[in-house]
Amino acid sequence: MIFSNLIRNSVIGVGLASLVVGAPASSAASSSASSASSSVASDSASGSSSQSDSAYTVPNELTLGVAQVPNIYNESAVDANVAAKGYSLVNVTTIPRGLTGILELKEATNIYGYDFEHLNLTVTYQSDTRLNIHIEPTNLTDVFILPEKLVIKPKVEGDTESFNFDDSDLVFEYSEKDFSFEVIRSSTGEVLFSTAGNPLVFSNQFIQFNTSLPKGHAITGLGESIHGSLNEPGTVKTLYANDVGDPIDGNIYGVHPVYYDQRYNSNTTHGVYWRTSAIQEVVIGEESLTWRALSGVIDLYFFSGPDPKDVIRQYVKEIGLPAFQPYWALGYHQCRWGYREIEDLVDVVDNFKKFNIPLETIWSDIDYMDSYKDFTNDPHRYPTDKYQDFLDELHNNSQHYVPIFDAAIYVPNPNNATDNDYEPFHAGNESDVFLKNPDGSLYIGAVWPGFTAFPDFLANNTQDYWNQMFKDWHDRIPFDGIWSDMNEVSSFCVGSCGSGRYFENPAQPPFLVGGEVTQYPTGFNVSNSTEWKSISSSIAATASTSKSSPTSSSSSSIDSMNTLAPGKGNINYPPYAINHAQGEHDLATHAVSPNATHQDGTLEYDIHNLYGFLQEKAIHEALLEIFPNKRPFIIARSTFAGAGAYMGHWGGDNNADYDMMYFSIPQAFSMGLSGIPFFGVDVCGFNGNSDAELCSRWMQLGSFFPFYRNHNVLGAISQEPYVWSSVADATRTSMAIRYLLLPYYYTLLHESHVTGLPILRSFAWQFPYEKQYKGVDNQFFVGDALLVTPVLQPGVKKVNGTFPGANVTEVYYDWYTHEKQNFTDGKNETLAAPIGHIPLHIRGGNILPLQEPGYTVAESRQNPFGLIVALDNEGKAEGKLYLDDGESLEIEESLYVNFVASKNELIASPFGDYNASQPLANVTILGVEHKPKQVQFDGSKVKFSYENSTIFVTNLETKTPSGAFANQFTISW
Ligand code: MIG
Repeated sequence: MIFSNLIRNSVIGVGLASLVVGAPASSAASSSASSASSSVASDSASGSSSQSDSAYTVPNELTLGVAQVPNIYNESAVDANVAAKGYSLVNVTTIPRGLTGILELKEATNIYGYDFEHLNLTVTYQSDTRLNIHIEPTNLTDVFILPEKLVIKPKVEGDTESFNFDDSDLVFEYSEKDFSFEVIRSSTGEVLFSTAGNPLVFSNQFIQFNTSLPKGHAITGLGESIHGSLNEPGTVKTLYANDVGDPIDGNIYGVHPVYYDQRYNSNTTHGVYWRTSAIQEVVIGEESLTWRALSGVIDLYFFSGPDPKDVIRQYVKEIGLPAFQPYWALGYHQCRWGYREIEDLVDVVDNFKKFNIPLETIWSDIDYMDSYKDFTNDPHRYPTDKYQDFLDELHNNSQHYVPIFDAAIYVPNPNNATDNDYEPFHAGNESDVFLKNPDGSLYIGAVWPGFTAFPDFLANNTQDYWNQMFKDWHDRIPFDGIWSDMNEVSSFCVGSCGSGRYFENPAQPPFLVGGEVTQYPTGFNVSNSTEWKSISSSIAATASTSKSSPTSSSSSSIDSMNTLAPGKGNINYPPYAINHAQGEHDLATHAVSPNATHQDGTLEYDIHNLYGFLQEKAIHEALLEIFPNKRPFIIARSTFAGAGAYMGHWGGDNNADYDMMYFSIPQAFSMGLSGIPFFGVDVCGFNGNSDAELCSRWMQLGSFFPFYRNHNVLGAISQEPYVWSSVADATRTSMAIRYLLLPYYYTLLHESHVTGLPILRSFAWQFPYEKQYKGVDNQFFVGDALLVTPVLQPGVKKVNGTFPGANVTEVYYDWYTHEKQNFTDGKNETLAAPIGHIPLHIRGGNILPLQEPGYTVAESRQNPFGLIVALDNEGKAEGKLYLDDGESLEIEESLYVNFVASKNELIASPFGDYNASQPLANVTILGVEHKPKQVQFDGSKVKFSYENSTIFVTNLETKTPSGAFANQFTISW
C-alpha cells in the first residue's frame, strides 16, 4: 500500500537540477556544531562503493534547519519562574503507602505551552530507600505517558500492610497554598530536595520545577556529555539524543535523566531520577537546579543511598542491571573506518599476529556495505566467498568479528531495477514497520546510502522483520556481535526530505566524510614531519579540505516558528527552544524530525530519546534468535536509562587529542552511574591524526577500560598499535597486564551485572566523604583494588597523582616493583612516567585473581592461574573470583571463590560447580615485613623467594592438579 504510493509519487517532477554529480558538496551540519568538533573533511570517493563515481548527492539545502535561538541564550525570553503563578494543593488524602492530592492552577500564564488546570499528585513510599512523586494532568488528552513496556517503572517493594513510614529514610513534606514540596532525609533531617520559592509549571509543551542545592554542591550525572565529572554551577545540560562529534558540554548520543547529589557536610549521597523520555534541559546554578521537559508527566524517583555506591546500586537495579558481557568482550578490539576491502582485514589480523599484539576482535565500519546499505556486503570489495573464508579462519583462531550496523534502511529507487531489488526495504515496507509522516505517508530521511526509512520499534511487525533480517544476514556473514551506529536516530536532512524524491536514489549525503586529516595532536613533534609528508601527499590526492560552512537558513526565524499551538502543540518548533548542539539548533537537524509518527500514533517528539534504546532491545532479541542462550554482544551509540541491560557503549566521535583522552575518564564515570559499566572510547582518537606519543599513552590508558577498542576516522593516518614501534611496545606492556588481569575483570563484569556497580570507579565513590578528592577525574580505580594514574599531557615524563588515605588507613603498592609506596594522603605525588609506562598501584587489602596471558581470551583461559595478595596495614586482604563458561545467558555452572588473608595465612574457599581445570601456578604476597622461615601449601612446605617485602611462591601446579580452585586451600607463611 505504502509502497504503491511511492511508485505513484515517483512520476511527479524529477528535479535533477539540484543534484550534484560526483564531487562532494560542502561540509555541513555536524562540523558546525560546536567547539570540539572540527572534523569533517576528506573525500567520499575512497570510502564509498562501486557506484560512487557518478553518485548523486542529497541537495545541501535539505540539510539546513530553521535557525532557533535557544531560550537560555535569548535575553528577552520569559523566565517561567518569575512569570508562572503555580498551583495550590487540595484534597490531600493519605493512602497506604503515601498520599494523593489535586493541584489546582492558580492562574493560566501559558508561557511555553498551555497550562493544565488540574493535576493529580501521588506520592508513594516505594521502599525504605525509594520515594516516588508522580504528577500528571487529571485530563490526559494530549499528554504522553511513558508506557512501562518501553521503560521499566520502579515498583513498590514489600508488603503494604506491614509498611511503616517511620522506617523510610526519605520523607515527603508539602505546602498547600503555594504548592511546593520537600524531600527530607529522616536520619539527618537534611532537606534533599525543595521546590519552595519557585512555582511548578505544567503545560502541554513545558514542565518545570526547581530544587535548591547546597552551596559548593557536587552534582554528577545528567549525561551524556563530554564534561568533567562534576556539573559545576553554570552548567546547562541538554537531554536530547544527538549525532554529533563530541562537543564539550553539548548534548551527544545518549540521555540519562538522573543526578547524584553527594554531600560532604552530612556524608550522604542521594539520587534523583526523572523517568521521562522527553526532550529536557537542566540548569545547574550555585544553589539551585532547574529541570524542564517539553512533554510528558512528572515521575520522580528519589534514592536515599546513603553512600554513592548505594545510590548507584539502588538506581541501576530499578532501571535494569547491566548486561553480562561474554568473556571475549574483554579482549582487545581493533576497528577503523577505511578498511576498504576484505584484504585489509586480513592484513590487519596478520599484522597483529606478526607483531605479537593480542587481537580478540576485528571490526568493520560501513566500508563492507554495498553502497552503505544495511544487510549487504559489497560484491567487489567484500565478496561473500572471501568474506566467509576470512571469518572461518578468524573463528578457527578463536577470534571474533563485529560489523557496524546503521539505523536507517535504504529506500530503493523504483525506477532502477538493480537498485530496486533491495529486499530489506521491501520486506519492511510490506509488513509496515517504518516511521510515517503525520499524513500516513512514509517518513523518508537521508543517511549514508541516500534516502532512507526508519524502523518503528513500536510497530507490530518490526521485531519479526528484524529477526528475519539479522538471521539472513548472519547466515551469509557469521558475525559475533553488532556495533549499532546512528541510532539517535540520525538523519542528515531536515524532515522527510526524501518524500517525493527517493527516486533520485542512490544519492549520497551532501557532506564530506573523513577526519580533519591535516590535524595532529598538541605537542606533535615536528621532527616527525617526514612521516607526515609521505602520507599527506597520498591523502592530498584523494582529500578535499574545503570547509565551507552552510549558508544561513532560508526559512523563517524563531519568532514565527516557536509559537503556541493547540492540542499536542507545535511539535517541530516547540515554544521553548532548547540549546541543541547542532548548527541551527533545529530539533530536526541531523535527526529524524519530531513529527515522525509511530504506528500507535506516538510522536518522535515524545520518544526521540528512546530510539536507540528500543533498537538495541530489538537487536538483542534478534541476536538471541541467532545465538540461543548466548549473551548478545552489542556496542551501541545512543543510550537511555536502562540501555545497559542490553548493550555496552563507546563514547562516539572523539578527537585524537589529549583533552579527549582525559574526558574519557569522567565519561566512563558518568556511564557507570547510569548503569552502563561496559564502556570505552575510540582509543588513540577518532577525528584527526593520532601520533606515536598520544597513541602510546592512550593504548595504555584504554587497556584499563572495560571496553578496549582502537578506532579511527576515514582518511586519517593508520593508528593500529603496530604502526609505531614505541606504541607497539607500550601496548604489549599494558595488554600483558590486562590479559593477566582477565579473571579480575571478569569478576568485576559479573559483579556489575548482579549489583549494578561500575567497573571503573571514581575517588568520590571509593572515598566518598574525603572532600579533597571531590571531583577527581584524572585518576581512577578499577574495582576496589587497582589505581590507575595515566599521563594525559604531551611531552612529559612524569605525572602527578594523589593516593587517598595513604599512610593513614591505606597502603599502596607499585604494580611493577611490588614496593610499598611512601605516599601521603592528600599530597600530590610525582610519579615517573616515561613513554611506555603507565603508573599502576594496588591498594592494600585486596587479592587479585590472575591467569597467564595467551594471544586470545580463549587461549588465556587455558593457562594456569595466579594470585596477588596485597596486604593492608594490619596484614589483611580479601578478594573474589567468579568464573563460568563465559558465554551462556542462562548460567548452569558457576564458580565463586572467596579469598581471605590474615595472620600470615591465605584461605581460598571455592563454591559452585563450574570446573576450571587449569592449575594454580603462583602466589605473590605483598607487604610481608620479614622473610618467613617457610611457606606451606595445605601444611606441606613449598619453595619460595623473598625480595622487597614480597613473597613469591612459584611452581605450585602440582598442588592443584584438578584445577586451581577445585578444593579449598590454605597458604601460610
Ligand atoms: O556519520 O560509520 O560514530 O564511529 O566510524 C559518521 C562511520 C558515521 C559515526 C560513528 C563512527 C563511525 C562513522 N559513523
